[in-house]
Amino acid sequence: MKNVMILGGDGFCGWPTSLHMAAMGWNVLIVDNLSRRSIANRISAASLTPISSIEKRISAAQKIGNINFVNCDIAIQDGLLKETLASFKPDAIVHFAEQRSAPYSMLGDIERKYTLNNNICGTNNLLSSLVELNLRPHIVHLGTMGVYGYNDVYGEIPEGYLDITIKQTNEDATISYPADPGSIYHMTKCLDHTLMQFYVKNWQFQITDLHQGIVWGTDTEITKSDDNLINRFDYDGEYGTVLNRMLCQAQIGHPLTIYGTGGQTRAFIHVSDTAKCIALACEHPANTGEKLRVFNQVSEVRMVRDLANTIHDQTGAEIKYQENPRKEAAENKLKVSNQGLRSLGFEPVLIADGLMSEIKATVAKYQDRIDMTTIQSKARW
Ligand code: NAD
Ligand code: USQ
Repeated sequence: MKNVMILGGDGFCGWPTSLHMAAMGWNVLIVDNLSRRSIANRISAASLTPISSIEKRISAAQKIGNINFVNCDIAIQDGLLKETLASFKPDAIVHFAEQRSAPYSMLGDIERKYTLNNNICGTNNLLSSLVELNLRPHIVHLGTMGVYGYNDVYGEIPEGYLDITIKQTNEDATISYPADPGSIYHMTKCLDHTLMQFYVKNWQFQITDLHQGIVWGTDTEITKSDDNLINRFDYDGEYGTVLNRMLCQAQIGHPLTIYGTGGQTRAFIHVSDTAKCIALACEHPANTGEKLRVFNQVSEVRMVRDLANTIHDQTGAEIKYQENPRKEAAENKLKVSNQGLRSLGFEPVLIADGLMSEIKATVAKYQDRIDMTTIQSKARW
């Protein structure tokens, strides 16, 4: 049986992925400091779904497969992280353990510093500890589509690298795709990328960076099977992502909150596909000696306004265009390659595939837990 350590395995993507991999026969160790739960308390924005304590989660999950938990802050407790790596000896490590909200990272001084320190120190502590222990498990890191910026300046967005011709020498070359982050959070993913490139070059690490689009949905077949396995669902202005937010808003009769013109085009993936893609990447490790491998973990590209119109057509929900609280292009085109994961067998679930009604049912079930005061985003940049 192979060992996989899942950093951030208590989170929205990490929990269903941990369950999926345990069900596939991996021996799973979740390492998480439960900071997402603490932040939810601090900003008074609880998950819509009533998620169980980590203890109840783990004991229910042990009926699915081998799965255990260590409470560790990977950005601060590097000694504990190193001990855990030495004793568990992972074959693969999935690294989700970062502060992942762009609006939260732009709330103010404390959140800017926290997001950068947490995300960069966590990644460096992981890599540096592995150097010290002389361990080289395959690392699968969660990046974001936001590292590329969202545009078609260079045509379809390739997977991490861009083929160019150098004007001065007329030579062909392949370079890292130019980074163009739109928030402190997205910038940490660009910095992670450079950190990981250095460890690959200097210490022959095997790393896959998955540049993921916006994750929507909440449940997978496994999370639905037991109340203690239920996944989190964020609908608030800081952590809720656009499609989940709009589906929730439609269900509770709140106008759909479109920022600006709604001409922002973004990449999307359903949470059950997140779990499947991570497992595919773990089963097909990057080769030693290869440069940092990058896959775009996306299923499809959609414009915010089009999604809102679809929801309006289905539910009659009112659409409200509001001043965009973020600095971003009002309208953009986007085309993204996802050949890497497709070549490993990824067959994306699409937004049209009927899963939107599942979310509406979840919202209807827990509607009385909604706090209307958390819906508007407080971050401005
Ligand atoms: P999440 O906040 O729900 O989960 C992150 C988990 O990591 C939480 O359980 C948190 O407690 C833990 N964590 C954070 N810092 C930690 C630390 N220092 N030590 C130990 N644990 C720590 O976020 P998510 O939506 O599950 O996202 C997971 C990863 O996927 C993130 O890296 C995120 O950037 C990336 N991602 C998410 C999305 C999305 O739409 N949700 C899209 C693209 C990429
Ligand atoms: N938006 C609205 N209305 C809303 C919320 C968002 O119009 O109520 C717009 C935003 O202005 C933005 C787009 O929808 O143009 C996406 O916003 P989002 O909050 O859904 O997603 P984002 O902030 O980009 O971040 C999310 C995850 C992050 C991940 C990223 C992937 O929180 O962890 O990295 O999606 S990507 O967007 O592909 O970079």
